[in-house]
Formats: sequence, C-alpha cells, structure tokens
Amino acid sequence: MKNLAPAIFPPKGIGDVRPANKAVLDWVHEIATLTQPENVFWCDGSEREHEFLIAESLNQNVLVELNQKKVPRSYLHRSNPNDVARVEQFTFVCTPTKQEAGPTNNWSDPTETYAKLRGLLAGCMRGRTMFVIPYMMGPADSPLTKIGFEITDSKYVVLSLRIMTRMGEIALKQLGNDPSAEWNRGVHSLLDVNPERRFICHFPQDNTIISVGSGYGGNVLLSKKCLALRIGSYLARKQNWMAEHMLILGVESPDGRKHYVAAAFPSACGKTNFAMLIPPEHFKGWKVTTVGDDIAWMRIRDGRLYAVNPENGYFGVVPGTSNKSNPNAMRSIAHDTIYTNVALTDDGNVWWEGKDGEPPAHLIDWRRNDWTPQSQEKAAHPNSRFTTPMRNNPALDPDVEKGEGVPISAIIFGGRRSDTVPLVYQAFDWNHGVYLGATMASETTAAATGAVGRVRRDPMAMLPFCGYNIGDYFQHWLDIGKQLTNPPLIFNVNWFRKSADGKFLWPGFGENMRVLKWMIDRCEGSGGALKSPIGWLPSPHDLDLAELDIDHNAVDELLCIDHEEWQKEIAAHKEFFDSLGGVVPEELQERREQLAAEFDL
Ligand code: OXD
Ligand code: MN
Repeated sequence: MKNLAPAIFPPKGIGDVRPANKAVLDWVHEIATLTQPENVFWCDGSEREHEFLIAESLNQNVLVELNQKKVPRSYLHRSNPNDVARVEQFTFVCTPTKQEAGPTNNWSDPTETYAKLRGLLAGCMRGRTMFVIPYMMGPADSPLTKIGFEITDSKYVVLSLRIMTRMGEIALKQLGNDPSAEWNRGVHSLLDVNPERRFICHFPQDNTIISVGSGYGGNVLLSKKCLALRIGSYLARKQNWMAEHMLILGVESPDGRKHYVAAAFPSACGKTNFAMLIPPEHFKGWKVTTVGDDIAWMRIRDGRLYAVNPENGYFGVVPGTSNKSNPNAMRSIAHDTIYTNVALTDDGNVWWEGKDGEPPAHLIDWRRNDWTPQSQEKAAHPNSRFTTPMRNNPALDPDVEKGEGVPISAIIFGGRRSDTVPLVYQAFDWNHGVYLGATMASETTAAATGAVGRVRRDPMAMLPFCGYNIGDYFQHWLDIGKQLTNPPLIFNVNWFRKSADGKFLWPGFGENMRVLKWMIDRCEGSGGALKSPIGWLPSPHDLDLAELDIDHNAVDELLCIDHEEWQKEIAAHKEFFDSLGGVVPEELQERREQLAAEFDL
C-alpha cells in the first residue's frame, strides 16, 4: 500500500499535550492499539504546533504554498480525483434497528459495522502519525456546546479543524476530568483513499463516528456534517433542541432594529452568499451580519428559538465566488485560508471559474494538468472549497460568541427550482411551515457525488444529514412548535426560477435584500401580503423593487402560482410522503390533503 501519510517526528513540546480525562485516554489507547501508528501526536491548537504542521505538510506535498504576498498564510490542497465530494451512498447511520435510522438513511447493523471497520482500521496507521484533536462546537458558555475528539492520520484534517472548530486546549478545559462527561468519539483514517473502502459511519447511541477511505472535507472533518448535524440531530431530539442545516444572519435597519433569521438551503445553493449579503445602494443604512453559514443549533428560551453557530469557520464552495457575488467572502478568503481543488496560476495565486477578471492564459488545473482558456475541462473542480476562519469575515455578527444565542424571528426554507415555486411566500402558521420544510425540493449540485440538476425532495435541506428516522424528525419539529409562545415566522424562497427561455428571472445575491426586507416587514407586522392557496404571497407592490432594473413581467412570473405546475408539485409531495412508508405525521398528511383540495386534486 502506498504510504499516503508518513509519520512526522515533532520536537519536544509539540504534540504532547495529553487530555487529563481518563475516558479519553482509554479510548485513544484502544484506537492506537488497533491502528498501530508510528507515534501519537496530541494536538493543542497552538500557533507553534500549527507552524510545525504547515512546514511538514509542505514537505510532504499535502499542501502547496501559495504566493504569500497575494494570499498570505494560505495554501492549496489537492484531493485524490476519486475523492472530491460527500458520498451519500457510503454514509451510514448504524442504529440498533433499521427503523430508527428510517427510510432516508443507509442503515447498517452496529455490531457488524464495528467489526467491518475494525478490520479496515487494523494496522492502518503503521508508519503514520496518529493525531488526537480535541475540539469544541459552539461558544464556550452555551448550554448547547459539545466536545468532540477526532483521531486522524491526515494533517489536512488537523489544519482544517483548527479553522472550522474551537480546537485544542480550550476544548480540553471545557471537557474537564469527569470520565462520564458527554463527548463525541471520531475516528478517521485515509486508509488508501480507495472508493471501495470508503465508509462514513455514525453510531448515534454511542456518540461515535468512524470515517475511512476519504480525505474530502464533508466526509472527514467529523465536526461538521457528522457531529453537528447527524449525531447532533439525534442528540437534539433526545435533549429537546434543534440541529439544523441553516445559516444564521442578523439584519439591522437604519434606525437600529435588529432581527435574526435562520435559513435552510441545500448544499451549494447560496447559504454562504446569503449569510454575507451586502444590501444594494437603495438600502443604504441597512446592515446584514453573519452568525453562521451552514449549521444552526437552536433551543427554546422564553418561548422563542435562540440559535448559535457551532462552527468557527466556513467550508464554502469556491466557484462563482467573486467581488460581484460575494465581496465579504472574497475578503475572508484573501488570507489564512486553505483552498482545496482550485486551479493554480503561474504566479502562485488561486483561480476558479467565476472569479473576477479574465481567465489567465495558463493555469495548473485541480488535477495538476496544464490548462488554458481553450481547455474543455473546468480549471477548478465545481465542488472546490475554501476553509477560512469566521473571524476573517468583515460582516461577522458581534454576538457570534454569545452563549445564549441570538433570537430567531424567521426561518427560511429554499431550494433551487427552475419552475413552480414563487420567489417568496409565507407559511400560514408553524405547522404549515413544517409542511413547507418537509416537502421542499432542489435541483442537485456538485456538493455530493451523483447526477447534477435533478429535482429531489430534501426536507429542511437535511436529507443527507438527519441522523434518525425522518418521520420522527418531522414530529420533533411539530413538538418544538407546541412549546413556542413566540415562534419564528416561516417562509419559503426560490432565487432560481427561470423564464421559458431558460434565463434566471431574479438577479439574486445582494438584491435578495429586497425579499429579506419583506420578510422582516412581515415579522414586524407591517408588510402587505395576499392570501394564496400555498401561503401568504407578496404582491409586486409589497416588495421594494425601487432602483432595480427588472421587467414587470418578470416580477409577475416570479410571483405566479401556476395551477397545473402546482397540481404536479402536490402529486410529487404525495409521492414523496408515500415513499417514506408511513412515517409522516398525520398533521402533515392532513396539510397535504387540504392543499390538494385547493387545487382540485
Ligand atoms: C457542505 C455541504 O459542505 O452541505 O456544507 O455539503
Ligand atoms: Mn452544508
């Protein structure tokens, strides 16, 4: 087997900060006995350790140094071309019964899966270094904050987790010495990066994740999709809170009134762009700030939902990011960033499709081949990524570290739909909002392997991330609603509707402020709306479209509800619910029947 991760031998004082917690030490011992590493490196997250790991990564070609004048302290990583996205087909939820994992997850028996994984892990770190990474998800003083440990043989994972989480001594301190404290066990090995030995397995009952055979972010940064969403959603139901695939943003009016909204869009549908939105000139004085761009943990407090972002950085899709589409992201990724699978310019800078300016005359593409503007292939992989600290974001919300979280005024669902779904509409009430979330759909993107552009139902954008039975998840949403005296309003948006000739009808990006403003008006009881069969819909006059160059017909089309398209849509809702095999709560079935009756079905 090709040695993908040769051992490193740090000088004294680096890699030797052991946790005091006996339960952690016993577990590390158990994994080391199984995987047989050359040495164990205990990460503390310090600057010194970081510098050492960067130097080693450059030595071993795990990273390429970028032009330090153009992108200071930033590096390029290229993953194996067979390993560039999440692999939903190799992702498993291993609950004692198949029923608990439910109809939307791949299930496998925990005993058999542990045995299979132990076989794959046996001796897999011979000649390699085993890193033990303590990390914390959420601000230190939040009741939702969780501790995780990830054992890995990948330096790229260590360097990335230092950006994506609060890593090192802060996590050890938070965990303390209590051997019965709750913490997540994560084990990752690259093995030989072979898709035939690639499995991402979750054992919610044991608070354990084991991921093998991949080096791609979403499969191996176990803090993110694996802990914060799959295991997180399981714990959230048990502990009466919510773990959601949502950005969180703050929006402040010129006179200082501030609201927070959380929005669930599927992967690569613009969560990062929306979270960093810069209002257009017409909205002078309005300010949008980012709490999070991908994950929201929410709990009930005083009858309201309060959200924290468990993460500490952004793992965003690069292509399409420009000073036009997302200036705050461009400023964030201008330094201290790890790029994965973008193209390299001749002067050591990074490039991707959709970056500002003309494509350079020559590049090295993400596969390490020469590239010119005449090349047929994309220079950057469509799912190439940046990993950047949230502190780089000029629009970071000042309350991002507040342990109690930020109060949520509105929840937004949205997908990528060329037709049928209007630009924006509002649910009649919480349970109707749950129905909107449960039936949302989106055209698939490059974030996961498989066909791109196919409409698939993706309830609450959680289809790949809900760690238990989706029917119970819907019920959990309904149960949370019963406990809220001041629930957020729920909306559905679609930035991606197209005209008959295939052009986007809505300009999107910063102009989404216009839609956000209507939603905020609704929260404040001031925005106008028309009652439609699918929800409250703005009339063109209710949206502030001043100084926007948009055709009246386009606005009508954006807001129109086409009877036949909706008949098909509601039939698709039924098909989806039926495909789940009887787990959908009665309340949502009834909502569907009421909606069907409105459309003579
Ligand atoms: C992500 C995803 O990486 O949703 O955030 O795939
Ligand atoms: Mn995501």
